[in-house]
Amino acid sequence: MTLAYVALGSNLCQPHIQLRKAVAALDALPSTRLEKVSSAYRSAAVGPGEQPDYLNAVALVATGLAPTQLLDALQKVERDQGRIRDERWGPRTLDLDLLLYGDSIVNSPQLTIPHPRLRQRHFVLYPLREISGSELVLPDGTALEMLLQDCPPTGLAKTRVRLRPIPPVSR
Ligand code: ROI
Repeated sequence: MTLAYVALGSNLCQPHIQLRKAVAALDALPSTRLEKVSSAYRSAAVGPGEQPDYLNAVALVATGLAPTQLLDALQKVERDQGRIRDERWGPRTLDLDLLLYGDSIVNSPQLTIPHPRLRQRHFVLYPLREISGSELVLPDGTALEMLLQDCPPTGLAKTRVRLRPIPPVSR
Protein backbone atom coordinates (compact mmCIF):
# COMPACT_ATOMS: atom_id res chain seq x y z
CA MET A 1 0.00 0.00 0.00
CA THR A 2 1.20 3.50 -0.82
CA LEU A 3 0.06 6.73 0.80
CA ALA A 4 -1.19 9.26 -1.76
CA TYR A 5 -2.51 12.79 -1.37
CA VAL A 6 -5.41 13.91 -3.56
CA ALA A 7 -6.66 17.50 -3.94
CA LEU A 8 -10.39 18.10 -4.34
CA GLY A 9 -11.99 21.23 -5.76
CA SER A 10 -15.44 22.34 -6.87
CA ASN A 11 -17.18 25.61 -7.71
CA LEU A 12 -20.39 24.40 -9.38
CA CYS A 13 -23.51 22.43 -8.43
CA GLN A 14 -23.31 22.78 -4.64
CA PRO A 15 -19.58 22.38 -4.02
CA HIS A 16 -20.01 20.96 -0.51
CA ILE A 17 -22.17 18.15 -1.91
CA GLN A 18 -19.65 17.51 -4.69
CA LEU A 19 -16.75 17.25 -2.24
CA ARG A 20 -18.70 15.05 0.15
CA LYS A 21 -19.64 12.67 -2.67
CA ALA A 22 -16.05 12.63 -3.90
CA VAL A 23 -14.71 11.75 -0.44
CA ALA A 24 -17.14 8.82 -0.26
CA ALA A 25 -16.08 7.78 -3.77
CA LEU A 26 -12.38 7.85 -2.80
CA ASP A 27 -13.11 5.55 0.12
CA ALA A 28 -14.93 3.19 -2.25
CA LEU A 29 -12.12 2.88 -4.82
CA PRO A 30 -10.77 -0.64 -5.30
CA SER A 31 -7.77 -1.54 -3.09
CA THR A 32 -7.97 1.89 -1.51
CA ARG A 33 -8.79 3.17 1.96
CA LEU A 34 -9.45 6.76 2.94
CA GLU A 35 -7.09 7.70 5.77
CA LYS A 36 -7.65 11.42 6.35
CA VAL A 37 -9.60 14.37 4.98
CA SER A 38 -8.81 18.03 5.65
CA SER A 39 -11.34 20.70 6.41
CA ALA A 40 -13.05 22.30 3.43
CA TYR A 41 -11.59 25.70 2.52
CA ARG A 42 -13.30 28.46 0.58
CA SER A 43 -11.38 30.81 -1.74
CA ALA A 44 -11.84 33.05 -4.73
CA ALA A 45 -11.07 31.39 -8.06
CA VAL A 46 -7.40 31.63 -8.98
CA GLY A 47 -6.85 32.25 -12.67
CA PRO A 48 -8.33 34.37 -15.43
CA GLY A 49 -11.97 35.39 -15.70
CA GLU A 50 -14.94 35.63 -13.34
CA GLN A 51 -16.23 32.44 -11.78
CA PRO A 52 -17.79 31.36 -8.48
CA ASP A 53 -15.69 30.80 -5.34
CA TYR A 54 -14.19 27.35 -4.87
CA LEU A 55 -14.40 24.85 -2.08
CA ASN A 56 -11.17 22.84 -1.76
CA ALA A 57 -9.86 20.03 0.44
CA VAL A 58 -7.09 17.44 0.48
CA ALA A 59 -7.49 13.73 1.23
CA LEU A 60 -4.94 11.07 2.14
CA VAL A 61 -5.56 7.57 0.83
CA ALA A 62 -3.67 4.31 1.27
CA THR A 63 -3.84 2.53 -2.05
CA GLY A 64 -2.70 -0.62 -3.78
CA LEU A 65 -3.37 1.02 -7.16
CA ALA A 66 -0.42 2.10 -9.28
CA PRO A 67 -0.19 5.86 -10.00
CA THR A 68 -1.80 5.62 -13.46
CA GLN A 69 -4.52 3.31 -12.12
CA LEU A 70 -5.25 5.80 -9.37
CA LEU A 71 -5.32 8.65 -11.92
CA ASP A 72 -7.78 6.71 -14.10
CA ALA A 73 -9.95 6.03 -11.06
CA LEU A 74 -9.92 9.73 -10.07
CA GLN A 75 -10.90 10.77 -13.59
CA LYS A 76 -13.79 8.30 -13.51
CA VAL A 77 -15.03 9.86 -10.25
CA GLU A 78 -14.82 13.30 -11.93
CA ARG A 79 -16.86 12.04 -14.88
CA ASP A 80 -19.39 10.31 -12.63
CA GLN A 81 -19.98 13.68 -10.96
CA GLY A 82 -20.65 15.41 -14.24
CA ARG A 83 -17.23 16.84 -14.96
CA ILE A 84 -16.79 17.78 -18.58
CA ARG A 85 -13.22 18.54 -19.57
CA ASP A 86 -13.73 21.77 -21.46
CA GLU A 87 -12.15 25.14 -20.65
CA ARG A 88 -8.65 24.93 -19.21
CA TRP A 89 -9.25 27.40 -16.36
CA GLY A 90 -13.05 27.16 -16.36
CA PRO A 91 -15.45 26.38 -13.51
CA ARG A 92 -15.90 22.73 -12.61
CA THR A 93 -18.24 20.48 -10.67
CA LEU A 94 -15.32 18.38 -9.47
CA ASP A 95 -11.58 18.46 -9.91
CA LEU A 96 -9.44 15.69 -8.42
CA ASP A 97 -5.66 16.09 -8.66
CA LEU A 98 -3.15 13.46 -7.65
CA LEU A 99 -0.66 15.55 -5.64
CA LEU A 100 1.77 13.03 -4.18
CA TYR A 101 2.17 9.27 -4.44
CA GLY A 102 4.51 8.01 -1.74
CA ASP A 103 7.97 9.37 -2.51
CA SER A 104 7.52 8.78 -6.25
CA ILE A 105 8.48 11.20 -8.97
CA VAL A 106 6.55 10.56 -12.19
CA ASN A 107 7.03 12.45 -15.44
CA SER A 108 4.98 10.82 -18.17
CA PRO A 109 2.78 12.42 -20.83
CA GLN A 110 -0.35 11.49 -18.81
CA LEU A 111 0.84 12.18 -15.31
CA THR A 112 3.22 14.44 -13.39
CA ILE A 113 3.88 13.73 -9.70
CA PRO A 114 4.32 15.81 -7.59
CA HIS A 115 1.48 17.75 -9.18
CA PRO A 116 3.06 20.60 -11.19
CA ARG A 117 0.97 23.40 -9.66
CA LEU A 118 0.98 22.15 -6.08
CA ARG A 119 3.78 24.49 -5.01
CA GLN A 120 2.10 27.83 -5.60
CA ARG A 121 -1.51 27.10 -4.62
CA HIS A 122 -2.60 28.17 -1.15
CA PHE A 123 -5.83 26.19 -1.58
CA VAL A 124 -3.76 23.00 -1.84
CA LEU A 125 -0.82 23.71 0.51
CA TYR A 126 -2.83 24.69 3.62
CA PRO A 127 -5.29 21.77 3.57
CA LEU A 128 -2.32 19.51 2.82
CA ARG A 129 -0.49 20.73 5.91
CA GLU A 130 -3.62 20.26 8.00
CA ILE A 131 -3.52 16.49 7.42
CA SER A 132 0.19 15.82 6.76
CA GLY A 133 1.69 17.97 9.49
CA SER A 134 4.38 20.52 8.72
CA GLU A 135 7.19 17.96 8.52
CA LEU A 136 6.13 16.78 5.06
CA VAL A 137 8.97 16.88 2.54
CA LEU A 138 8.37 16.54 -1.21
CA PRO A 139 10.29 13.82 -3.08
CA ASP A 140 12.74 16.44 -4.40
CA GLY A 141 13.63 17.45 -0.84
CA THR A 142 11.55 20.65 -0.65
CA ALA A 143 9.95 21.06 2.77
CA LEU A 144 6.24 21.86 2.75
CA GLU A 145 7.03 24.53 5.34
CA MET A 146 9.23 26.36 2.79
CA LEU A 147 6.45 26.39 0.21
CA LEU A 148 4.00 27.72 2.80
CA GLN A 149 6.34 30.60 3.60
CA ASP A 150 6.15 31.77 -0.01
CA CYS A 151 2.40 31.29 -0.26
CA PRO A 152 0.33 33.35 2.19
CA PRO A 153 -3.20 32.08 2.89
CA THR A 154 -4.71 35.36 1.72
CA GLY A 155 -8.43 34.96 1.08
CA LEU A 156 -8.42 31.30 2.08
CA ALA A 157 -11.08 30.53 4.69
CA LYS A 158 -11.46 27.28 6.57
CA THR A 159 -15.15 26.36 6.67
CA ARG A 160 -17.18 24.18 9.02
CA VAL A 161 -18.50 22.09 6.10
CA ARG A 162 -18.38 18.40 7.05
CA LEU A 163 -16.91 16.18 4.34
CA ARG A 164 -17.19 12.83 6.15
CA PRO A 165 -20.20 11.27 7.77
CA ILE A 166 -20.30 11.57 11.56
CA PRO A 167 -19.23 8.14 12.87
CA PRO A 168 -21.84 6.36 14.98
CA VAL A 169 -21.22 6.47 18.71
CA SER A 170 -19.88 3.10 19.85
CA ARG A 171 -21.23 1.71 23.09
N1 ROI B 1 -9.09 28.41 -7.80
C1 ROI B 1 -9.37 27.96 -6.56
N2 ROI B 1 -9.47 28.84 -5.55
N3 ROI B 1 -9.53 26.63 -6.31
C2 ROI B 1 -9.44 25.70 -7.31
O1 ROI B 1 -9.59 24.50 -7.06
C3 ROI B 1 -9.14 26.16 -8.62
N4 ROI B 1 -9.02 25.27 -9.66
C4 ROI B 1 -8.74 25.69 -10.89
C5 ROI B 1 -8.50 27.13 -11.22
C6 ROI B 1 -9.45 27.57 -12.30
C7 ROI B 1 -7.08 27.27 -11.65
N5 ROI B 1 -8.70 28.00 -10.08
C8 ROI B 1 -8.98 27.54 -8.83
O2 ROI B 1 -8.63 24.80 -11.86
